[in-house]
Amino acid sequence: MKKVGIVMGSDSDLPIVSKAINTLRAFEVPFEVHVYSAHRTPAQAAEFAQNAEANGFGVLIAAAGMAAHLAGALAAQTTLPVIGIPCKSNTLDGIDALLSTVQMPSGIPVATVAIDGAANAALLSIEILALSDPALSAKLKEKRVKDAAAVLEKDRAILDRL
Ligand code: RP5
Repeated sequence: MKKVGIVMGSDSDLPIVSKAINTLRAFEVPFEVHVYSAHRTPAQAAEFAQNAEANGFGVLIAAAGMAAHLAGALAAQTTLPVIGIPCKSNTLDGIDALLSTVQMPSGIPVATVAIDGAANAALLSIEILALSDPALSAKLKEKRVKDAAAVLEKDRAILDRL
């Protein structure tokens, strides 16, 4: 199976990124995690993205806060799909990172999830890999059924209580 490459702009993003890691582990999808910054280590970030396809990655996830150019910087260097996680920092409630991640110029797409939406980023990366992996696709479908059952259980509980 191809790997998911997770890149975060700082190790301070790890509490958010850990939700993506947990999701990938639950699906037994191989991944590799790096700290590369679009601004502080631009050469290493670019090199990683340039070589990602040859190194066995099928999709990249980029998590960054503030002026969050990491996802776009990686996307500029590869035709692999890149998923951006805008991370909330101490100011502006993550709107800064959301706009920096989502507002890509035409030709270089970044699939942007919600602010701090790391679990969805992982699920989207799994959906991309599942396009060529029927077993993985079946696992995704099982999860949808379980998730729906959990919501219906909550519905019954609310009905009983109120
Ligand atoms: C971004 O700046 C990082 O992705 C992080 O979210 C934010 C703050 O980084 P640190 O100052 O904590 O290293 O580049």
